[in-house]
Amino acid sequence: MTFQQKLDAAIEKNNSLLCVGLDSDIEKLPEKFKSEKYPQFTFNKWIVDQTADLVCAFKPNTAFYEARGIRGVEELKLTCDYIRTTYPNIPIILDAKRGDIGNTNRGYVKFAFEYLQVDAITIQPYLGREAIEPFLEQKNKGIIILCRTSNPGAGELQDLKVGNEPFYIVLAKKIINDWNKNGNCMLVIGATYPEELAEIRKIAGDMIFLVPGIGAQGGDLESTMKFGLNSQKKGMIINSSRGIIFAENPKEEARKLRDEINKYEQ
Ligand code: OMP
Repeated sequence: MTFQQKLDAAIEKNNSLLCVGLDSDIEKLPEKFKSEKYPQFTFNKWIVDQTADLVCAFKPNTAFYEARGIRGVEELKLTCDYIRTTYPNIPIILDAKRGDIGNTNRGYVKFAFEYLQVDAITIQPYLGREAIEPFLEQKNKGIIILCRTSNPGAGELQDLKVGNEPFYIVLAKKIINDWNKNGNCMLVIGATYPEELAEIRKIAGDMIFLVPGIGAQGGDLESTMKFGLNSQKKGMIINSSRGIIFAENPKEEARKLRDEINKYEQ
């Protein structure tokens, strides 16, 4: 089964385009989890159990685990194993933003797809297609490439003109027309840039976008839905991390956002 098939099935089953980001910063965990033997894993298990019927994917960001060295990586592994065995229908996106020369990328591929056994990974495209080939050749995995990121300074490089077009458009076209030979490429487009989202949707057909920036970063859901949906009224994985996992009631918060997304989907 491909990532896209698994994702489509989860979207259908849970009637959801919501992805919950497991950005489980140890400093921000509720006190009761901090004294656990595995604080990040125990917290993640609690979040996952509450939201697994409300999401189309989970997205652990590896930074929050790597920050703790070997203990954090162990908890990331426990988290991925738990989701995979307890909720095998929910895909896991490893948010790692990897990308190096080809030979080195093989190490990242092994970590994500053999050790953690996740379904998809985020990568950055700066080194070009030849370098990211070890990711692109993973036919059954989702390869989600940064295109127009959500951060305030995204335009510093991404808006630079190449000929008449901003770089993010040149990149989007390359990925769509050139890099996606295995049909496994997807794009990251921040919810904080609705106009760019609209522009990229116009050239991307029904390609899936990972859309972070709703919640803590203040992205506007209404315009995201207006400009980002594809011809199937889907085509987006809408991520919220801090806004859900550190809410007073994560389940209610996830339900609220899932339902709000669905309201605009009509
Ligand atoms: P919240 O702002 O807490 O919802 O978290 C957003 C998550 O999405 C973090 O894990 C970010 O690293 C990630 N992200 C962005 O915020 N902006 C981007 O442009 C790309 C990503 C990503 O690749 O997921």
